[in-house]
Amino acid sequence: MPADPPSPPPKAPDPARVPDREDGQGTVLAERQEQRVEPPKLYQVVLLNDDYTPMEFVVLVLQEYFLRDIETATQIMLKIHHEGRGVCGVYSKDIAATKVELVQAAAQRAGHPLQCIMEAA
Ligand code: TYC
Repeated sequence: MPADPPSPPPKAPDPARVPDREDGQGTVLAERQEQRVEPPKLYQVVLLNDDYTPMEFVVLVLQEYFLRDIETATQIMLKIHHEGRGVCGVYSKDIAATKVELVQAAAQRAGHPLQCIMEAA
């Protein structure tokens, strides 16, 4: 006797689909709920000015951790020096937090009081 044909694999429930609803007149209404995925929030990493950190160190930080070329790094450093603060880059939350930690660790190792913070963009 031939074997029964294989039955189709059980279907996983579709998360966008709410259970069918009966409208009281024998009609089954199938509804679909929209699924929205919000884009990730962005954070800017900001360096603060101080009177002691050497300009060259800030330029190196901007090159090494924010991948700026030397001209852009110098411009950002001078903006911070004159205006008190400057945005180094804009990232997702985890990346911004890691950059802040790396910069703070580098400043501490070098004995400079450079401050690096992150804030919602
Ligand atoms: N103001 C510092 C100086 O004159 C330079 C400096 C620039 C320090 C930017 C911090 O985030 C900074 N040596």
